[in-house]
Amino acid sequence: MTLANLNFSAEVAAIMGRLGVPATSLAGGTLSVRSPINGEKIAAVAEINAADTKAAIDAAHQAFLEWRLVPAPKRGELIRLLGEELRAAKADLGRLVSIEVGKIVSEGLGEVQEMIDICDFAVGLSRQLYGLTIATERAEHRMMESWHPLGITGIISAFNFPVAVWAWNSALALVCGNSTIWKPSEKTPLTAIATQAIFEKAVSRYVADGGKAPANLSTLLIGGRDIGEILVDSPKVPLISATGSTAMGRAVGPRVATRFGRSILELGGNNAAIVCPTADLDLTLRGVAFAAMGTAGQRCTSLRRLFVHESVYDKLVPRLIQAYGSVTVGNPLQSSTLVGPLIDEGSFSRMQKALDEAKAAGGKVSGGDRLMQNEAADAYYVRPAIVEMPAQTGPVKDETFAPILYIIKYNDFDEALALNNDVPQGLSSSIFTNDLREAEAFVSDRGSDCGIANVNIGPSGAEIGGAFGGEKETGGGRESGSDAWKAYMRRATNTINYGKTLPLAQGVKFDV
Ligand code: UN1
Repeated sequence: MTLANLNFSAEVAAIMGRLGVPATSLAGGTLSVRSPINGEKIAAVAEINAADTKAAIDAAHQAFLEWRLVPAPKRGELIRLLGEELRAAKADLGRLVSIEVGKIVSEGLGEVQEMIDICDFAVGLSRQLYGLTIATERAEHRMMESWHPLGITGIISAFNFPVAVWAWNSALALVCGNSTIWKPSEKTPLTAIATQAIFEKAVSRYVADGGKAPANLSTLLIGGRDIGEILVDSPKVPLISATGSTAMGRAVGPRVATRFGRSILELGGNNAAIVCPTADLDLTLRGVAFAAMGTAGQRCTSLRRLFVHESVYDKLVPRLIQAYGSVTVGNPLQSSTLVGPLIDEGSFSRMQKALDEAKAAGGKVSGGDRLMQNEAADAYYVRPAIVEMPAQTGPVKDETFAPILYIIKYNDFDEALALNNDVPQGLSSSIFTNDLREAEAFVSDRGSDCGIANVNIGPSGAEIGGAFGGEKETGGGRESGSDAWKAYMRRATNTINYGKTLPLAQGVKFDV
């Protein structure tokens, strides 16, 4: 079947119907939704206005005031039910992710699995929001640290992980006792509407089982930048978790800081891998291929820069160029496809611009050309590109959200490490080596300066158990596993005197 014969509108309506979204939510609105697979307009959804956004913030604040009183393990029960509902909806929601974003089938399903995984994590976490007991210098005193719900968590998410990023934030925020408000990318409202419907199913079951869940615990705002700005500026939203470009973070971070709000920023990545003389080249080839071409290079963790030791360059690079030339690009719903479309025309133009700049800087380009234009004029498929660069110059230091892999030859390990770190972004990184010293140096204090540093796997495809995020222009935020939950709560230090005297700290005397 050619792209021109595909027709998704009816399938989208059927999926939405099964997930509990009425057909009226898919038509008649001002925000048109297209599938990047064939460019077809698949829905037109309604957008919220400023006055209703403000009212929604008030309502979510009210929900927070009630939800924080529910014991954390009971809050966890709601997330357990959400995990069950997501398991039941996995096939439908995964397919919708593929249709709306253009991910291949296993990546669409994988995204929903990531949501399920974080729900499981958050359920356990709901019994582990541990504080500390701290030794105090005063007799008959106890000092402790306790963690409390914070307030509304505002979530701003990007098109490329349209639902998993909501889940990382919401699952944690909700067990921590917060309510949430979500402003998804304007490119992906359908998966957001579907996710909200799945959440509401979990709430209905929770309430039917006797659980106390206030209305408006999770609010979805479909709208443009103006709606995001209201959220960012509202003093009723103590935490903004924003995922997107560095430009977006540069706008959001200072605005939130101006009102002394907190933000978790997950911004651009420009992730590298170093291939050392002892690397297992078969494994490296697969690791690099998935990290650089997977999701059509549209992950914030995608591999964009490859530093290859001169002794293995001629063994690896021709094989990579061959793999790039033969990888199946096309309809992501077909099981043989590994690379689906770019999200839209803007993304295609930015890719072409970066390739032109790379050529001007002395790069040798393989691939990068547009494919299947005759089948679907409004869909943007590209042959993933490899660019052999003489140095880390031109566009190499920028993040271009497309499948371009810049390759640079090196001969000294420390030089490769310096190149890894010599970009403004600091999200993810990896090294392929069987040399213990190189591997350990890479993950050491003098090694990669990124939030994620891997050995013998690529930089993308993190699992939810670790803290996810990066340094420098990536924004410094951490989401998902480990102790990332602490950013969603407020910390109190409590000192309790159970004696009959009042000794003061630091030996201060103040006897009245
Ligand atoms: C993103 O691209 O915004 O580590 C998130 C990964 C995925 C998440 C990527 N688990 O590649």
